[in-house]
Parts: sequence; C-alpha cells; structure tokens
Amino acid sequence: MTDTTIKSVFGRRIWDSRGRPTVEVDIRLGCGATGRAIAPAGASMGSGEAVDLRDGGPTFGGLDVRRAVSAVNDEISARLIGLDADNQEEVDQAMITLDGTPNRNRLGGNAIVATSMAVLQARAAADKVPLWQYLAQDDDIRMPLPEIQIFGGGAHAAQRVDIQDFMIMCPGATSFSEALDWTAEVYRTAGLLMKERGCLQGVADEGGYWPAFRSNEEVLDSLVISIERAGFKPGVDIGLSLDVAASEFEEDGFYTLALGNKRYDTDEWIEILGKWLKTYPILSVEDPLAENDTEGFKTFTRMFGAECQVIGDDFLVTNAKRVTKAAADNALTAVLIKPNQAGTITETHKALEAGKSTGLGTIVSARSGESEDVIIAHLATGWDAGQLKVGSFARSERMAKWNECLRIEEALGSKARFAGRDGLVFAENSAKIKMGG
Ligand code: 2PG
Ligand code: MG
Repeated sequence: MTDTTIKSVFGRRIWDSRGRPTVEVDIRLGCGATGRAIAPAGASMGSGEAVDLRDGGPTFGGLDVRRAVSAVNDEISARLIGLDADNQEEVDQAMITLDGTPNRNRLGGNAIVATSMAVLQARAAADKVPLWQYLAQDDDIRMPLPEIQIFGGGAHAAQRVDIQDFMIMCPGATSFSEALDWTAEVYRTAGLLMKERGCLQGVADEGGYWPAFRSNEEVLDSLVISIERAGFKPGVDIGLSLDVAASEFEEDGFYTLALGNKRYDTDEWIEILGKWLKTYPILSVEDPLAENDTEGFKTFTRMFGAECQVIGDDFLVTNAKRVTKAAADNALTAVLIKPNQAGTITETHKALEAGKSTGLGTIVSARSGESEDVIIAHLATGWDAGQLKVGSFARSERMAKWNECLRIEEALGSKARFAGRDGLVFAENSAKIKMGG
C-alpha cells in the first residue's frame, strides 16, 4: 500500500505575474511523492470570496504575504502532518476549522488554497499519474472549450474601458488545439489592427491588448474585424464572450460607465447589453449585473438566456449553496469555478458538482494574478468542466495553461474529445448553439 500520509508542509514566498508576493506550498507524503501549488490572486473580486492574508504596511503596497507563509509553516503544517492526503475533504476541513473565520482571513485564503492544491498534487503524484488522470479515473472526459481574451479592460486596464474581458470562443473548431490555432491568428491580427490605428500600447494584466479605445462598442467592433481579417466567420466559426464584471462600476443600484460618463439603472443597463447582443455575435456574458443585483440577473437571463450563456462569477464566488440557489432561481446558465474564491479543492469541486447537477455550464477559471502553476488545466479536463478561461494568448503565466492542455490532449490520443459547442450552456436549446455545426 502506498503511504499517502502527509509528512511535511512547507510554505515560501514567491512572486506572481503582476510582480506581487504570493504563497507557494510544497507537500511531501510518506511514500516520497511531492506536490507543489501557488496561490493565484484576483483584482476584481466578489465580496463573498475567501480573502488573502496580506501584511499591510509600507512594503510592496501592503501586499506582502509573510504572515500567510508563516501560517503554512506553523499552524497549518502542525495540523496537517499525519493526515492522509487520500482524504482531501478531511485535510481541507481541518484547515477550514483551524482558520475558524467565514472568509479565511485569519490564516489566509492564499495560505489555505495553495496548501489544499499542493496536497491534491502530491496525492496524484503518489499514483505516478498526471493530475487530470487521477481526477478523471475511468470517467469519460472532454477537452474544454477555451475562452480566450483578446482585449483587456476594467480593473485589469485601469478602467480604460468598462468591460473587463473581451474574449473569443471557437465552438466551430474540431479540437482544442485547432481552437488555439484559430485564436493565435485572431490575437495576431488584432495586434496588427491596433498598430495600424496607432493604438498599440502593450497589454493589460492578462495579456490582452491594452484597450486604447473611445468606447466599449469600439472594442467590440475591433474584435469582429480581427476575426474577419484573420479569415474566420464571426458568429459561425468564432463567437465573442464578455466578462462585464459589472460589480466594478455599479453603486447603489446604478451602473456608471467611465467612458460615456452616464448612469443607468438595471433595466437601462440590460437594454444596452441587449443592443450589444443584437449587434455582435456574443455567445457568452459573465457577470452582466453586479453581484448583489439578483433580480437583474434573473431579468437578463429571462430575456437573453437563450441567446447567450450567462455566467456568474462575483455573483456566485464558487460557492455550492449560491450555485444551487441561483440555478433554482433561473438567474443564470453557467458558473465560473475559481479555487481561490471557494478556498479549498473540496469546496471548489462541490461548487462545480452543484453546477453540473443543476444543468449549469461550468467554466474553470484563472485569476488576473497568476503564475507558472498549471493546476487549472488539470481541473478543467480531469473534472470535465467543458470550458476553461485563462486570460489571453500571451505571457507565459497564461500560455503555460494552454500548453499544458495541449499535452493533455496529446496524452488522451484518439480518446481526446473536444467539448466545443457542447461545452456552452444556454437557457434553452437555442439556434446559436448550433453555430459552426
Ligand atoms: C474574472 C477574473 C479573470 P480577477 O473576473 O473572471 O478575468 O479576474 O481574477 O481579477 O477576478
Ligand atoms: Mg469575472
């Protein structure tokens, strides 16, 4: 019998993709297997998320994580040594109880999620198989439909435009690798377009082009032009996907656009989104309304849920109870799954299962602050999420995940099925979902 007892837990401070401190954890098991994981970090965050423990004070803008690293090396290590990594739920529950707060602010969401992910990695390593394979066991799995950012915005680009992520999806592709090929052409073409217009100003936090535009609509137009110029049919081969991240510009029930300098109530804002849905081939919209605007979510889904996938991110914060409730309310059609929002692997998996069992689409997602850690590529495939959101098609913290998926697709060989358009979940069986077919 393989000895999967946790023998050592070690935390260190390293640096994330924004040059900010973050927590890395190494786990070693009795059999000698090891696992490593790095905590990601968000910029636009839901108020119900597990929170990172940051040191405050003058260094690194108050973002240092020395206390979180100490929590790993002292309290968490003492509690976990001797537990069996085979029982992930017991390990995660031990950390939740030890922390004792509803939002992990004592030991730190960053300390706990990195430890939880590292334990899972070590457990898979004990079986000498890649993580995706350990998670899938004998289940049928699919390569996820990727959602890839072309232009950044919102909190990731100093609010230059209001919408946070302008992305594409390639449900018309026949494989994961073909979807990446198509995206590479669109991303390259978008760069050329920006250069031609004299507005190529580098990239935003997730590698998408910096949005030096005059309006949200101008970004949408540029996205469609880039798809066409790259040789694809918008709305047939490739569709658009938006993360509105509306909590970032909502206050007291009003949505205020920085560029238009205008304020809208929920119904007026939904009307604007509706116009965009009519004008552009949009397949998916994340957080169209603010996290506390449940009625707005319901109205939006009732009006447009059959035309586009409606994803909850800040609204659901990868919380199984919220997912189940929102599904029962018909407030959306899909849920974003981020391990560091939930806090542990066990809670993340429960949120994903809550989504699947209530018929929602599931999208495993990176954060805007990332690293070389590729665990989400394994979770998206091994748990058969159907969709994966990583950021753009540039910068190694993003490409590492896409490239890991290519290796998984290769390892699956002839068994590699692409989720493609089936990964997307609309409110009803809509015509749009047939695009590319
Ligand atoms: C999101 C993510 C990724 P952040 O809102 O979905 O785009 O951003 O990590 O800043 O929350
Ligand atoms: Mg989001």
